[in-house]
Amino acid sequence: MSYVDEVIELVVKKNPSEPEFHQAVKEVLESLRVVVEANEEKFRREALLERLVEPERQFKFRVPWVDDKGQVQVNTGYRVQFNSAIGPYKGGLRLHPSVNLGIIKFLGFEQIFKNSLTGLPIGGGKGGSDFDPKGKSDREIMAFCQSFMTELCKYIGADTDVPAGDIGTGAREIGYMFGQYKRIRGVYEGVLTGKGLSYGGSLARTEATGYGLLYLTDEMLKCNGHDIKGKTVCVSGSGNVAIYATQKAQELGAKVVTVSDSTGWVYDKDGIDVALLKEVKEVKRARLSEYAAARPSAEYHEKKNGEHGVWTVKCDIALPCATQNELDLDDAKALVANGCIAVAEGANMPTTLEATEYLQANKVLFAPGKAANAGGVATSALEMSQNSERLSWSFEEVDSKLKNIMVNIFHNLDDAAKRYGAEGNYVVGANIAGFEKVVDAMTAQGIV
Ligand code: NDP
Ligand code: 2IT
Repeated sequence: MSYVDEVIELVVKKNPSEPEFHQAVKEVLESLRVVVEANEEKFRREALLERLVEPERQFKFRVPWVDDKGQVQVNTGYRVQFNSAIGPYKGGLRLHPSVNLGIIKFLGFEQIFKNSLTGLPIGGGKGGSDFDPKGKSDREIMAFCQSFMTELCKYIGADTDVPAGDIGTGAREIGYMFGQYKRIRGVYEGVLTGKGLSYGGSLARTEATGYGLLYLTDEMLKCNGHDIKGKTVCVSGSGNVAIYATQKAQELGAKVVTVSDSTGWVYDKDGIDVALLKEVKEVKRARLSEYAAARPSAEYHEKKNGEHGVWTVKCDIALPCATQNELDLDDAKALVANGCIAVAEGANMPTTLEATEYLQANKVLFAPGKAANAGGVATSALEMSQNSERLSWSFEEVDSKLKNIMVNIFHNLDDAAKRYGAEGNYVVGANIAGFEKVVDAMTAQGIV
């Protein structure tokens, strides 16, 4: 059996009931096959792949907090410190009822290669909790965040592990967590990114993932003879990534006609009104039905079981920006049948393995999340730089660095794919380009 197949089998055996982690490992290792085969003897002797798929450290902890009725609630907190070969662990905190160890491990594993692709010195980590922020009062959110950080603060620090936002964790939650860290540890340091501008945050971090997604998509289209101008785009999700992806797509001359949340989706034939979307989602924290109620050109569709939502709408470009495995084989077939030319992942692993293969087989340009959504963490690393030098840069300065990083990432993937005879396969390109730097650093640092 090949080394890659042995390690995939080992991961499935050693980590039962973690299907998302298996999926992420399979996707990466399958596309590294050619690199691994070229170095098989050395990699095997050094157990390189076994070390790569085993987190350096993982924490699982109790998070008790008191709700508004005086009832004590108990959630589970996680932080997985996956790989520190190229820098301090870096990655977001997800707050969603679906969170479990396997989900945090898949996200942490992806983060290793994503962070490597940014070209900045950050290792891979991820954390979160099964806490559901929906419907909670501001005081309940603060109580949860303080309790979560009371434990997490033992394991993180500006030079060791720097968490940030992800699903359910935005500026408000980062603020409460930062306050509690400072209070307990007694140090004012850049231990979290995505901070508010008044206490060490970076301009353009809020916009960075969505903007970065469009910078990379634009470059991918250009290099393949297309122009984003005038294209119709379907976006899923309506959170941080989706909102700023929609905004930048429209600035670049495309028309975004859909957004979604966990209860339904909107089709807006005139193009999404970003100001209204921000009002509904960022200010009121309301459902998308409120967007449709305020906008005559929009139709609202309640999410029903088995219904495929936004991917049934005819578009040139699809940008999944909600969550993992939200675009399956049937969705991919519908997109191809409707003439879609490009899919770029704003979310982490939103496309199933079968759907990815189908899209690629049908010549749809496909930008994987670890490259396409790397703008968020790249800008987090720029926030870390600003915190270290105790300065803050202008919006334009950060945004132009972000744009350069995304354009470079695209060319790195493109080059890596070509070097290994897989021209145009950006999944292979991203995994190989991300892996090369991490392996080089791991090898140089010996058996650790
Ligand atoms: P937000 O919490 O701001 O928004 C998440 C959006 O996705 C919401 O519209 C939410 O709907 C929807 N969603 C979440 N879970 C589900 C689900 N299980 N089923 C259907 N819809 C769902 O998160 P972000 O925008 O920050 O994150 C979106 C994706 O982008 C995630 O995969 C995240 O890991 C990834 N990402 C985020 C980065 C960042 O900087 N924030 C950076 C790189 C990647 P509802 O409100 O109804 O739950
Ligand atoms: O998935 C991701 O890259 C993020 N949620 C952002 C992580 C970060 O540290 O900014």
